[in-house]
Amino acid sequence: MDFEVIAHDPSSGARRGRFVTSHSTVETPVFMPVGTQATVKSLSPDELKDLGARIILGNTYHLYLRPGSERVSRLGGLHSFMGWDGSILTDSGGFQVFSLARINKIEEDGVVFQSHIDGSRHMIRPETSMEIQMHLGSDIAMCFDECTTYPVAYEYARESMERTVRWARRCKDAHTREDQALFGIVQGSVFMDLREACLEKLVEIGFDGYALGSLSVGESKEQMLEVLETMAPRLPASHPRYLMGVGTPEDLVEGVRLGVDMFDCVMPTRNARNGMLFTSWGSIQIKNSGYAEDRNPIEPGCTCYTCRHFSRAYLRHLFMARELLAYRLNTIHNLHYYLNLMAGMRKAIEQGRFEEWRKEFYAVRSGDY
Ligand code: PRF
Ligand code: ZN
Repeated sequence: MDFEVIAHDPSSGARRGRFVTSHSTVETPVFMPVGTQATVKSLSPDELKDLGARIILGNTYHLYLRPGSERVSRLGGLHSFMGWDGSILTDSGGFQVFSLARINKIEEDGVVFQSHIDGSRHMIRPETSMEIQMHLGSDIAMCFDECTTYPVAYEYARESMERTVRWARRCKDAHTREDQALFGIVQGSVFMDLREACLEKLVEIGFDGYALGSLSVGESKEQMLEVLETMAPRLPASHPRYLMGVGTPEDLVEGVRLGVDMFDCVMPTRNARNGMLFTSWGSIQIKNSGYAEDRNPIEPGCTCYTCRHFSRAYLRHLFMARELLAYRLNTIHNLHYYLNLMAGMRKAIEQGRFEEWRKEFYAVRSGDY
């Protein structure tokens, strides 16, 4: 996969880059909306594209269980199946198996688990994960890893990280699709020596990009930042750096400052469906009675479809009545917020004024401007 860094911010680790997949050119830093079940919940591919999304995330675990990756393959692959012609990154199942399924056993060979849908027993091995992702035909596949919980004992974190490295080797050997990139995932919890050892071994194996896993899994903000500050700058500068499953707008800003290029998170989409909407001064709960007769859009000045056409009062009504349109309109606004935030950071880096941009971002949030 072609990746180039086109600008460095002079006063931080932030970088502006670009990678090209078989389906699209992706400008980085980038946020990838989550489309777990071959859909970004409530939106059509056209709407996603209009929002500026050029890459979305899909899930090996879900699509393997339903409708089955061989079926998706017979139907022409994930892009054609879901009608999305932009890029797709698929997560390996190495997180969903641990967060959703009932784990029966973690063995050297793979993970035995029971489906969260019907309780059926399955085993995913690194080779299985590669086969599934090759069937799905995503542009970027992820190595099968173990995402440790927090807190985790040092000894367990070490054993788990070492197994994840052995699995990464097996993933690389099993991965044969040339039109698909493969990223490695750095594990090791909050233990910096484990993180560094993991990274060193992954770089030895050699991947198209490097991700940080097991962050935002219950550790404090300070701990996450410490791992990021140490590790993000050490991920190979010549390859995309991906912070998995993160995060809040502040997390994205700090990640970018430290040199991260890619993010994904359910937050904008899931929170939209729960009535939590993002604005530049913080988030609001649309159900609050104070919005019952509020004629303002969610965020005055926001150029999204929702804010151009509807009042907080109407959105509150839709949400209270559990109308389907509430989920769609809220999702459009929140994804616009996230994608626009990334566009703002990309521009600031190009102009060499990321640190000023960042100060303003925080000043607006504290109401101190
Ligand atoms: N591993 C994988 N996917 C992930 C994570 C991980 O550690 C995380 C942790 N934040 C989110 N998604 N494979
Ligand atoms: Zn809006």
